[in-house]
Amino acid sequence: MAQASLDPHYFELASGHTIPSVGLGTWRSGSKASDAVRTAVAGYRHIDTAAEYGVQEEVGAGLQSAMQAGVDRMQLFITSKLWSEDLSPDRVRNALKNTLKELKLDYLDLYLIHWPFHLKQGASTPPREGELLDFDMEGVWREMEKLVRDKLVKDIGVSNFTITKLNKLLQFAEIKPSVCQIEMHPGWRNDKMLEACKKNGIHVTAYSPLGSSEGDRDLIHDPTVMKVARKLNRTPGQVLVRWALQRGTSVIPKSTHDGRIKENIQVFGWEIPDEEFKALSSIKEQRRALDGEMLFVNKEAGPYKSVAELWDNED
Ligand code: NDP
Ligand code: 1BO
Repeated sequence: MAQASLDPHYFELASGHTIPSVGLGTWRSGSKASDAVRTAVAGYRHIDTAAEYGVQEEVGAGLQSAMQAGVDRMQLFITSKLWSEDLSPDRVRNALKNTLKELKLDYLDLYLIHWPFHLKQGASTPPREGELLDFDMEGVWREMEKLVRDKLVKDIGVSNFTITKLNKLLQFAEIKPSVCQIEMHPGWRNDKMLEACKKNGIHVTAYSPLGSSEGDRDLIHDPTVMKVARKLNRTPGQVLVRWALQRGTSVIPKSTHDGRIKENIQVFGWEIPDEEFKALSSIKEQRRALDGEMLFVNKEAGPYKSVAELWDNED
């Protein structure tokens, strides 16, 4: 059963491994990713990246510097993700090997299915007719399980799954997903998904915890968040990261600015009191920053003709 560990810097996974509570996000970090990783490893132990972010070589360079400076690989927790164009059983292992090569690592701590939608190689954004293919979930998962058995990855998991898709996966998984990475912040609490994961012993990592640079969900300037931050004498970023921790999720804020990277991890040794936690958890406007429409919806040809269909009409 996934649970909070006694050390607040880590959560325990059902596999018996631990995941650091706060990690550095790297989506849209571009050429600044190496420096961001170098800054981060002074306090962070978890780096979240993905083949699709196009920054794995930069992340790898940052990790190499850190390790040359004395950080032990065993102390680091590196997550990457299998992109949708590689979402077929015959492509999984090569995709992982390419990721390891770019990161200059010989294993990952966590490998996730990035999105549960299979894109044809070279598909457009948004996909044209015929560019979304069938997703053989069981075949892909079997290959992910083999990566664990071959010690190329320590844990496997999913991202952007719905309860429907999670239940389907759990029916055949021999190795259960340790982690589900999903959008979560006070402006998109996603309570039902959090509950479903907890019930199944799956740890949740909250992505876009600050509301993301994507979309228009700027939580840093949300009046409730700002009010709580003023009251607690913390920054809005710290309040948002701390809120995620108090929900029992690990959390991966992204920044390429040294000051913010350091600020976002000053979230231990203090708490958001009940009243303020409830206020943050009651923000009325609940809406995703990243709904997947641009990536996977084709309104005319489908197979997903709307955002609601992507999320199995669960919202
Ligand atoms: P975040 O919610 O982490 O927000 C990042 C934005 O906030 C950037 O514009 C950043 O700017 C800014 N920022 C960071 N810290 C502060 C601060 N203290 N005060 C004010 N602004 C701040 O967004 P992301 O969408 O990047 O999510 C985080 C990570 O989660 C991603 O980088 C990625 O690793 C992962 N993710 C995973 C997804 C998935 O499909 N599995 C989807 C989306 C994200 P700046 O860099 O200039 O500081
Ligand atoms: C392009 C993928 C969305 C961020 O994980």
